[in-house]
Amino acid sequence: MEFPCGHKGLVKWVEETAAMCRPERVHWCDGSRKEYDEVMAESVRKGSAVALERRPDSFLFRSDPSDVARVESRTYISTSSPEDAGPNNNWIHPDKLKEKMRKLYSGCMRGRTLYVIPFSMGPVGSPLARTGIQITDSPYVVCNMHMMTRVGNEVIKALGTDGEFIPCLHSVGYPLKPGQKDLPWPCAPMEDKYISHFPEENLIWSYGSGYGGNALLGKKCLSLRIASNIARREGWMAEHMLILRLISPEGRKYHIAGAFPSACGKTNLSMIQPTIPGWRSETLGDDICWMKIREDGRLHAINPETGFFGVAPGTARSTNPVAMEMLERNTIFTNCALTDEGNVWWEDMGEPIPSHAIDWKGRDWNPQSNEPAAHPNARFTVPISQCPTKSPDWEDPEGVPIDIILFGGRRSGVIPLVCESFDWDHGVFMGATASSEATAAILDKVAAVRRDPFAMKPFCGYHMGDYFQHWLEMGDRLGDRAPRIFYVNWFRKDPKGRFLWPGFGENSRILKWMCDRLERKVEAVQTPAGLVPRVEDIATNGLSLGKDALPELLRVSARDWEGELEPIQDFFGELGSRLPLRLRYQLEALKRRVKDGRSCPEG
Ligand code: GTP
Ligand code: SPV
Ligand code: MN
Repeated sequence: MEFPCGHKGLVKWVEETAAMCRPERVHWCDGSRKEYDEVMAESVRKGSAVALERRPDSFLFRSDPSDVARVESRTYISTSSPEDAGPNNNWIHPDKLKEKMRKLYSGCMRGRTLYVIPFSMGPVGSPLARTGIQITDSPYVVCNMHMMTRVGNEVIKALGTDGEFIPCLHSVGYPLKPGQKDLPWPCAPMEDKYISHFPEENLIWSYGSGYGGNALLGKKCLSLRIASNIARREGWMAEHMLILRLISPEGRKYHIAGAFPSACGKTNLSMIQPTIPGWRSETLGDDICWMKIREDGRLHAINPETGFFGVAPGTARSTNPVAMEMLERNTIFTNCALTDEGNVWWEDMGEPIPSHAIDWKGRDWNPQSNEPAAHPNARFTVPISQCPTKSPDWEDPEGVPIDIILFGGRRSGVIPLVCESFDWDHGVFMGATASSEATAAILDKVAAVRRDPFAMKPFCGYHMGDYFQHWLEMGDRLGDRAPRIFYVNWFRKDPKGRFLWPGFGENSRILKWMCDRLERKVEAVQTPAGLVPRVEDIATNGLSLGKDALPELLRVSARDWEGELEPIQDFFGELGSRLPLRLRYQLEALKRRVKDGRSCPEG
C-alpha cells in the first residue's frame, strides 16, 4: 500500500479498514480526469457501464432491480439514547449496530479494489466547508463522487497532518471468491443493507447498496444527517433545499432557498427559465443548502455539492430545457432506457418514443410493453459546471444572502398554489407540517400522503422536535433580518386528475408575486392557512389557463383544512414533550382560524 499523505489518523483508519474488509488492492483517489476515465473504462470493460455512442463522454449504468432508490427502513441514526434519534429515525445502539456491521464488513471487499476518496463538501478552505473521506469498493461511486464533490489532492493538502475529517465507510457488500465472476451491479440483500450514522462521533457506515443517497455518502449521509447534527451544535442549518437567484428587470437580486421532498421539483425550480418578460434566474444548487448567519445578520447559503444527481423521467425540453442542454455530454445515467442508436431515453422526455429499446432491467422493450422503459427513479449525474444557468457565484465560499424560504410538497388537493406565512413562527409551523404524496425516490411503501417536515423526514439526523426548536431559535437570532417564508404547491389537480397549474417556467409568476410582497407592492388575502394572493396580482399575460383555474388554485377551504388538523395533531403527538410549545400554539391558532373560516359564508 502506498500512502500519499502524512495524516497519521487517516492512514491508520484506512489500514484498519483494509485489514477488516480485505480488498485485493487500495487506490487513493487524486480526483483527476485521468483517474475518472480509467475507472469508467474499467466499468465498461467489466460490463457495469455502457458507453453511449450518441452522447459524448456519457455512460449508462443499470442497477440491480432490488437497488433502485434510498431505503429509509434500512437507514439508522445510532446514538447512545434512542430519544436523541427521535421517532423520525430508526435506531440501534452504536455498540450493537457496530458489532452487526463489523461482521458484514469482515472480508466484504475480497477480490475488489478499496478506493479512498478524499472529498470536500463546500469550497476547500471555506469557513462552511467540511472534509469527508469515503472508503468504497464501488467504481460507480468513485465516478459519481468525482462529479458531485470536490475530490482529490487539494483536500488531502488542506487536511495537513491532523485536520478533522468525517470517515465514511461504504461497501456494496458482495465479496468475490477466487475466480468468481462479478455482477454488473453487485449489492447485498435487503436484510443486510445498513445506512448507518453515528452523529456522536461524526461517523458514517453504509453497507449493501450502491444507489444514490445510500452510497454517495457526501450527499444525504454527510451533508444532511451528520451535518444537521453539527449545525445544531454550532448554530447553523443544513437543509434539503435548492438555491436560486432570481433577478428582476430592474436588476434586483432575490435569493431563494426551497425545501421540497424528494422528487417534488427542486432540480426543476433551480433551473427555472422565467416566462415573465425581463426576469432572469441563476442556479446555485438543487438539493442541499448550508446556511449560516453572517456579520450582516442575514442568513447566507452555500451549496456544498458540485454536481446534480437528478430525476431523469419528466425531464424534457418543454419542462427543463436547461437540464436537457446540460446532459448533452459528460453525464452518468442510471436506470434509463438504452435506444438502438446508443442513446438514453426515459418517459416524458419529449423525444419520439423508440420502437425498440433496452429497458432499465436490460430487457427488450417496445411501446407495447406494460412497464416503463426507464425506472421512475432513474437519475443523471452531471457537474454543475455544465449547467447553462449556473450562477457566477455558485462557488462563492461566503454564500448568498437568502431573502425567501419556500416549503412545499406534492398535494393534489387542499393546499393552495402559494401561501405566505404570517411571521417566522407561523413559517416554521408551515415547514413542520409540510406533507407530500409518495414518489419513487424511496423504495419503502409509505402512506399516500405523509408528513415530510421541511422535506427533512428522511434526512434529519436527530429528534424532529429538537430540529423544530432549532428553527425557532434561528428565527430569534435573525429577528427582522429573517427571510420571508412561503408554502407552494405546484401539484394541485382538477377532479379529472389533471394538474391545474402548468408549473415549471410558469412558476416564475408565483416567485414574482413573492418578490412583490417583499417590496410591499401588493396586498394579500388573509385565510386560515396564511396569506394568499389576490387573483389580480398574479401576472397571467401569455398564460393559457381556464378562467376558474387560478381562483381554484388559490382557494383555501376551511372545510378541507379541517381534514388537515387531525394528521397534524397526530404527527405532533408522536414528538411528545420535545415538540416546542410555540408550535403547539401555532396548531391551536390554526384550529381557531379554520373554525372561524367555517362559520364564514364561503367556508
Ligand atoms: P430529489 O433529487 O429526489 O431531491 O428531487 P427534486 O426535488 O430535485 O425533484 P425534481 O425537480 O427532479 O422533480 C421530480 C419530478 O417532478 C420530475 O418528474 C419533474 O418533471 C416533476 N416536476 C418538477 N417541477 C414540476 C412542476 O412545477 N409541475 C409539475 N407538474 N411537475 C413538476
Ligand atoms: C433524494 O432522494 O432526495 C435525492 C436522491 O436527492 S438520493 O441521492 O438518492 O437521495
Ligand atoms: Mn434530494
